[in-house]
Amino acid sequence: MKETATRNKSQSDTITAIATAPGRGGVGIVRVSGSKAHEIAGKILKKIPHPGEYLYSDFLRPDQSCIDSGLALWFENPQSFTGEDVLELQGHGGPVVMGMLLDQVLSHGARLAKPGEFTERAFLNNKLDLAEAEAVADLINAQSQEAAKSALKSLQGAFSKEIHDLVEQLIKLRLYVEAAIDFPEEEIDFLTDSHVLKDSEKLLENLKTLLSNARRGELLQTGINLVIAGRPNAGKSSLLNALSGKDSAIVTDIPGTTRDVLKESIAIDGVPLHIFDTAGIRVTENLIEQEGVKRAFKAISQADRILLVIDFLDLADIEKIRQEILENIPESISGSIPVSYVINKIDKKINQLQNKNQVNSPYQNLLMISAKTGEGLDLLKKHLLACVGLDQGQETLFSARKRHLVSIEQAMNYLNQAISQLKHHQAGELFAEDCRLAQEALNQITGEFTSDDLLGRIFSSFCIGK
Ligand SMILES: Nc1nc2c(ncn2[C@@H]2O[C@H](COP(=O)(O)OP(=O)(O)OP(=O)(O)O)[C@@H](O)[C@H]2O)c(=O)[nH]1
Ligand SMILES: [Mg+2]
Repeated sequence: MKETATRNKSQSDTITAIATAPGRGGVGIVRVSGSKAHEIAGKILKKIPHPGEYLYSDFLRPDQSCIDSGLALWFENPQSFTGEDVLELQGHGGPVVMGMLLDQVLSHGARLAKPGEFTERAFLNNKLDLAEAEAVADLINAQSQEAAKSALKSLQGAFSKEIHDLVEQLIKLRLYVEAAIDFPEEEIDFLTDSHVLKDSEKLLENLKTLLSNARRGELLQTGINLVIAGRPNAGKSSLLNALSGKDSAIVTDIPGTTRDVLKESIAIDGVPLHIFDTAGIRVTENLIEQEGVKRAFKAISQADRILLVIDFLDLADIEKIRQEILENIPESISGSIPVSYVINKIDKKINQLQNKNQVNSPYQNLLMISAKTGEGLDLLKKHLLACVGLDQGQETLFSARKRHLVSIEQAMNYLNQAISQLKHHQAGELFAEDCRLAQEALNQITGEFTSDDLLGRIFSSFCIGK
């Protein structure tokens, strides 16, 4: 089951790239992978290191003039990252010297690697499965410590192991039912034997848990898009500034100050949040403000969560404000985006009412803050983490991506269907077939059944040299 049609392609050409980030640094690395790596090493180095070892060496041109000197590392297939012969030349990390070294390698018959091609070869040579390969990119791109930690766990196989365990359970179920169908003389009656149904239902529960863990893993990588919306002057830009701890947005007491959509990214407990400030929503004759309102609605309709900011003094109008804003986004998404009601300027309330605790509101997710004094901001942050299930200090088990979530959901749908075939129609063949489809959906995650098209899309999003 572990082998795939897409893997084990022979990669005859030799690829190379600068593996370190562009710019100047103490060390720069040129990496070479493929069948010509040994020959190239022989041309550039006076002596090739033993496999898995390094040598301090000059890096030479064909006329024996020296480009640079540094460490040469030699890895013989299959004991390398890509599973092919790999040469690493660690020189001084300047763009010119790295460029000259790269040109030399290219002149000896290597070609420039495409983005992610080293990792793609590692996948094709069974060094990594697809989820692990994706975790390489996620680790490199991690925007917070939590994101990095979870990507490392995926890279070390934590996510793939869960997938393999579930696939094994699916195979067991399938085999049991298929055997019963194929060998009726064995008298295995899976219809009266309730363990098939029980095991399937247990498996569905496990998939549900996996989905919720994967969701958290995905959120840690990509972050959550929070769009601040509200009437003019409600204090939206003040909230953006308060949350980001920066003076990013212009704040004035003139309604209609903000026109463009402004973005700030922050991390709360390691979870990346992308916060968007928008123009205040109102009917206006001003053409520039009209464009701002249009952009605000566009941002709102793309939000993962809306923070509807309401001036404390407008609290009585909360329903009207909700309608003005939320009922003007496209109907198809209006109900599906969760909303937090953020009542701002409660410092005014203290002055005006002298009664801080009295708020009667039928709205869930209602928070009282003052962007000016900072009161309530900690609770708001906690609330935002709680909304995505990341508030209990739970450790994230692995990183994941949207495509993984889709595959798990597909597997759950097939398994649900399988259970229903068994429960309502006593249809063993259909049960087995749906289990097979669920298994295929899960295998997409680790790359056991994956189209070349998908592989192309995944690896092209990597950086060059990885
Ligand atoms: N007292 C008090 N004033 C606030 C608070 N938050 C914002 N303000 C004031 O309210 C006014 C409007 O603030 P902004 O942050 O510009 O409001 P906005 O919602 O971004 O306004 P537009 O960009 O025009 O839509 C400014 O004078 C702020 O100083 C608060 O918590 N308490
Ligand atoms: Mg503003």
